[in-house]
Amino acid sequence: MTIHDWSTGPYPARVRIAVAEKNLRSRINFVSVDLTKGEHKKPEFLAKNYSGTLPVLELDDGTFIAECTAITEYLDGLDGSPTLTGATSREKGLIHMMSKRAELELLDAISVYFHHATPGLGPHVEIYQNAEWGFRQRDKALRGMAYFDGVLKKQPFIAGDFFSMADITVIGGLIFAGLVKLEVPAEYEALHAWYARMNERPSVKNRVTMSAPA
Ligand code: GTS
Repeated sequence: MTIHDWSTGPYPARVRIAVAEKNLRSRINFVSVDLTKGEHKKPEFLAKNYSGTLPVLELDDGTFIAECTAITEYLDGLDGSPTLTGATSREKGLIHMMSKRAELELLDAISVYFHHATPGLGPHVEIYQNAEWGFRQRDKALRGMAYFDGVLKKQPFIAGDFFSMADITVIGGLIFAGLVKLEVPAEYEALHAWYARMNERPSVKNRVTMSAPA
């Protein structure tokens, strides 16, 4: 399988973490698409993913699967023993809800802030910017941090008692927050403690270097 990828990107990080958690590294070929050159908006890439975003998983039969959650579901189910997206209906429902919430309230909000209220990927890629919208989304992300801090005061992981795709999505959010220098307020102690624990996982720690030649 091939993953069309950008090694340091917060969204590609989500799929890289899933690949490592599922021990699938040896089955994946990473191909870099240069976001700073706008390669993801060129017709050749849009033919792979209409949305013009990374990552994209390309199967050996030529099928393209975009969207981090969809890719994670595919990878998680390959061995018939899903650990990241839930085994029971209850687990699946909770993980899906919390992952979606992490996108809406944190990761995607920071992405909008980055693309609209900062130079983003540069003038040749950011052809329309609305700074006011970007700053609103930054403030939404800060509220999202408060929400997830509250969640983690009550349970060890984002969707309950075990590590899941929902944790990976919040990790993506905090990676993006770090890149845009949006600090997690110190008072969100549970969120800080959880993130320190997450950064000890080899899948998270080694996410950028995992594609380097051996
Ligand atoms: N909903 C998509 C998903 O979950 O896969 C969003 C993907 C996304 O926004 N990816 C970023 C992208 O392609 C990659 S990165 O910024 O994390 O590296 N951004 C480029 C753009 O122009 O939006």
